[in-house]
Amino acid sequence: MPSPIRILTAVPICDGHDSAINTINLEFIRQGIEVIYLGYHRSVGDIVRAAIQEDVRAVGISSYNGGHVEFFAEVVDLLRKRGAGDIKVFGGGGGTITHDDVTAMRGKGVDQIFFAGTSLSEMADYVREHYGKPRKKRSPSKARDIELARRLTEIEDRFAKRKRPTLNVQRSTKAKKKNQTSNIEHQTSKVIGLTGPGGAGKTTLIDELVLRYLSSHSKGRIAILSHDPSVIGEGALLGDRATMINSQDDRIFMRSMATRGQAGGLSPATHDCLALLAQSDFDYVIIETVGTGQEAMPFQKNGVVDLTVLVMNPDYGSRLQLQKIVMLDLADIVVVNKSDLQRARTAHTEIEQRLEQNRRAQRLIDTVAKRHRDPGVDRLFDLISGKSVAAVYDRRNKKTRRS
Ligand code: B12
Ligand SMILES: Nc1nc2c(ncn2[C@@H]2O[C@H](COP(=O)(O)OP(=O)(O)OP(=O)(O)O)[C@@H](O)[C@H]2O)c(=O)[nH]1
Ligand SMILES: [Mg+2]
Repeated sequence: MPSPIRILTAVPICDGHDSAINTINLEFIRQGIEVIYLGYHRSVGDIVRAAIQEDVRAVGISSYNGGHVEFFAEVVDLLRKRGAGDIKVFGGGGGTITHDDVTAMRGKGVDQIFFAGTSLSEMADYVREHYGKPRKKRSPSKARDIELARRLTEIEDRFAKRKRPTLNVQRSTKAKKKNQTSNIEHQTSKVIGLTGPGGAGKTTLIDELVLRYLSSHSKGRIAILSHDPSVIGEGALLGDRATMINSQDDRIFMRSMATRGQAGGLSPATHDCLALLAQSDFDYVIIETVGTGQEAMPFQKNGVVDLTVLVMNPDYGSRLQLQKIVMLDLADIVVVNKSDLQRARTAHTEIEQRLEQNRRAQRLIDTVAKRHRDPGVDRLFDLISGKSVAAVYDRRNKKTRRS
């Protein structure tokens, strides 16, 4: 079976009209298309970076606030400048885009604009017909993100055809050098796995960790591999990019994957994609699973993940539910996110007692990921980046428990 068509959708900067794109996204998904949604109020640079990293077939833009002739043309231009002119640009804006505008936009390389009154299924048919045919062979690109993005697509495509790829990853010079000094055979990045129930705040937390990395390291890059659920051969909404504001940065390589029918939080191609990213020049590779259930153990023992983080929502139920969550036994770090919620203090105590049963050096951290400069997220960042925070952590936690 061929891979589903992947497209990116977005709404331009200074435009909050997202209701049209939400309707269109849902229809595309229903028609078997994988839609990576970047959200609204997005710049040309953010759209082009995302399109390249996600290696999509086309970018769909919904524009209602005017300036569409220039905006669409700038997206086409920048894609071409970056060597990704094979990614097509299409979209609509109801009655705000006139016939004359469309003539001008087509002249500037825009593929298609849909007027008000076009049916949703007509637009999905267009996508299938124009962006669904197998790609022509692409000549190798010198741009590192384009090459990496294409290799990730190759891995996903081969899994879709049920042919497991043989990984033949040529390590970069920097990676080789690192290996010679540290004797690490298989990978050069630190791989962090984040898992936990749906909506616990995994994506928000990753975005905050990225912010701390970008402001404390003047060089270096992070890769993020993010998952959302899908049924085999069907469409999916890959929406984590819409939540990740800080991660829209040239030093962040982000890739969204649909699980394509695999249970447990990851996709059949995840392991190989992760191995490829881990052997590329990233300081960290962060992987986010889909929202998981009690039985999930998404990260293989002795796999490529170096550190596992379980992100919990304080509303998990009672102590009895905690006994059933397998990842509480396996995670290196357990985060109680949404500590601003009322039940958070009880959750901390109950989870702490649950972890004591394991008699392992697991860490428990309270965070409020949606709050800027949250000290809990600072502690998590320090732990992940290898700084010793034992003393600070214990002191602060004791203080919190007493107060
Ligand atoms: C709903 C709406 C709102 C809602 C938006 C809710 C939301 N979250 O999206 C609210 C009330 C918040 C709103 C606010 C505003 N709005 Co308003 N809004 C509209 C309205 C009525 C409908 C737009 C819509 O969603 N249509 C539904 C879609 C599915 O149908 P469609 O538009 O016909 O689109 C077709 C195709 O173009 C295609 N398509 C559209 N996008 C895409 C994308 C892709 C990828 C593809 C393939 C196809 C495609 O799909 C449809 C197929 O039939 C339009 C009027 C209009 N008729 O366009 C005004 C309109 C767009 N708004 C307008 C204005 C001025 C505003 C405000 C500035 C008003 C104000 N003074 O505060 C604010 C600004 C908001 C902001 N921050 O940007 C103006 C824009 C003027 C212009 N630029 O020419 C319009 C045209 C109304 C008018 N006649 O004055 N708005
Ligand atoms: N109150 C509160 N809300 C938060 C916090 N962190 C995240 N949220 C909100 O929780 C919702 C879900 O956040 P996400 O980061 O998308 O959660 P997720 O775990 O990645 O969700 P899935 O990927 O769908 O499983 C969003 O509306 C966030 O704004 C927090 O610390 N406190
Ligand atoms: Mg998420």
